[in-house]
Amino acid sequence: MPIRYFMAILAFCGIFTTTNAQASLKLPATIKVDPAALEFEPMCDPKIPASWRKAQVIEGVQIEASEQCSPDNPYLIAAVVKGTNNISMNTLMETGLSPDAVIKTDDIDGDGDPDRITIKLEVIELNGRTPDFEGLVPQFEIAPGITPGAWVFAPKTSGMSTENFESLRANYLLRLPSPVIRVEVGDIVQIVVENTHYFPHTIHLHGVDHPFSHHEYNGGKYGNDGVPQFSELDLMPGQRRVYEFQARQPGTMFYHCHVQTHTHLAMGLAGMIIIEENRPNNWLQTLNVGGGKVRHPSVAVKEHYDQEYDLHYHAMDKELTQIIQKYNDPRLIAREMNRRYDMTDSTEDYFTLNGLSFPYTLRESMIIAEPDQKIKLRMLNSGGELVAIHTHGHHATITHYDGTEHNPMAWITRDVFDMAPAQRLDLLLDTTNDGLHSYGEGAWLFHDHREKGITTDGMSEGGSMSMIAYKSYLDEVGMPIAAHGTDLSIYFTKEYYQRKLPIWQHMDEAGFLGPPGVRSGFNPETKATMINLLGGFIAGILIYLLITRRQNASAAMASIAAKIKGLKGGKANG
Ligand SMILES: [Cu+2]
Repeated sequence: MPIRYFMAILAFCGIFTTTNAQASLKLPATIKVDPAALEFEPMCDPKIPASWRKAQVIEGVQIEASEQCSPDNPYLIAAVVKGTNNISMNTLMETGLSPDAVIKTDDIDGDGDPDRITIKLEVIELNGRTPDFEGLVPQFEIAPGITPGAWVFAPKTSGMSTENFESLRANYLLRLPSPVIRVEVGDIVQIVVENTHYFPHTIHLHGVDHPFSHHEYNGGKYGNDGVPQFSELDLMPGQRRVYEFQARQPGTMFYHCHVQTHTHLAMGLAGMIIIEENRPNNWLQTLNVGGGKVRHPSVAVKEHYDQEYDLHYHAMDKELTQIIQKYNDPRLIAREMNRRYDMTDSTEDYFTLNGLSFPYTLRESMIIAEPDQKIKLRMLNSGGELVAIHTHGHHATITHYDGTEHNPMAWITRDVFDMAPAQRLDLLLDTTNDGLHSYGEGAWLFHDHREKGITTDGMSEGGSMSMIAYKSYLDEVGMPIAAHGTDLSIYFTKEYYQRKLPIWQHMDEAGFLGPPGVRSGFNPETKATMINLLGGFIAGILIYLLITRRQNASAAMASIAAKIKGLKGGKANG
């Protein structure tokens, strides 16, 4: 290599490296996010009266206490235990249910409880787009500021889909997930779907003993299995269909829409359906809308357990959920969702337990335990991937797979519970402190152990994470008490889930881990690097000229120097 090239490159690299090393030493200042600028939500839903937490009797129905800070509406529980046809108008008005939402009649076997059960469901869109204004309606947040578009089966209501004219928040009955349905072996059950949506839907009763064809309708030609290609036609918008069955076997089962199932199920048209064992005077909580604790368990469950919870795990792909937020035209939504959206490229972003993600799971979906209890957990995975639910501090026992009792001699006790899509597990959670079933009292996490299962849109802390919280570890409003007095309030801000809050700022007095200073344009290092590059380039050219044109060097330098800075080229010398 000629010396002139070598020297030019050497000069360029030397200047660049030296000045860039200096620039990289200058770190930006830490700028703290001002806590006063954040919008902290109350940890408990302020619209839910504290009196709902107590054990109470409404319409003669015994309702167990729920220590959650946002417990389920006890009037709703009374209404769905007695039937909306068997309660006072006052109680009905407290529920928001339509008077024909749950009709219970006819004690056919004479054992003291109604055996003909009619449940009316509508199809509701949550967080969808409206042409009338900016924003989503009706709004249902799974976590602060997180509003995936969704569809659910919902009990038939009598009011508006929003709370009132001022609030866009969804009526409390319209929420994820679709409600748990609970009936008894031998009940003649009619699920009436009124398609209040702009797309066709059906209901498939997965695992529930049901006849393939419908005996009472259309000369037995009407299907009952919910599969449009084989058992029936799609239930078109505005149509109504009755699904009828009389189950012979008990178990924790599953129902979901079977129209374009890959998208409709993922959008939320999926729920648990539980067939209870037949017992005398077995008035069941026919719908479980909300946090999962069964506040009026069946006779058979009470024979063996102190408490019961319905735990429905679901996951949603952000890209899919946003389709109904981009378009309001059913033709465009149908094209996007079922022709352009590719399920094989999908990624699940939102992981929910009973329709909510952390921290809202702490409001209503915790398992609240006391020592020496036997707690029945019924779990469903309606997401598209396997989940791995882990119980901190406890080993629980699987008693049923997919609603079928496992041989008690071969029951398996473990601390991670894998559930494939559509699977159900019934667990016995024993809180005896023996070092195996329980390690003692605490506020123990209860979460999907896939790492993404504890994230919301890829960010921790989130996902379907909940707790097994002992009563001694709850504060007066029903929130878990952290051992070090950790402040959970940052999770109750939209800013946290908008990624605006640094993870450890609130603990970091030294400012090592706060957010780096905000800059506009190029950051100082980049700017310095670019100036240095330019300087090095100019210097390289000068050196090149000095070497190659010695004879003209003085003149050239003087000329360039004069042009650039008006300096005299005294130093330039060949
Ligand atoms: Cu559907």
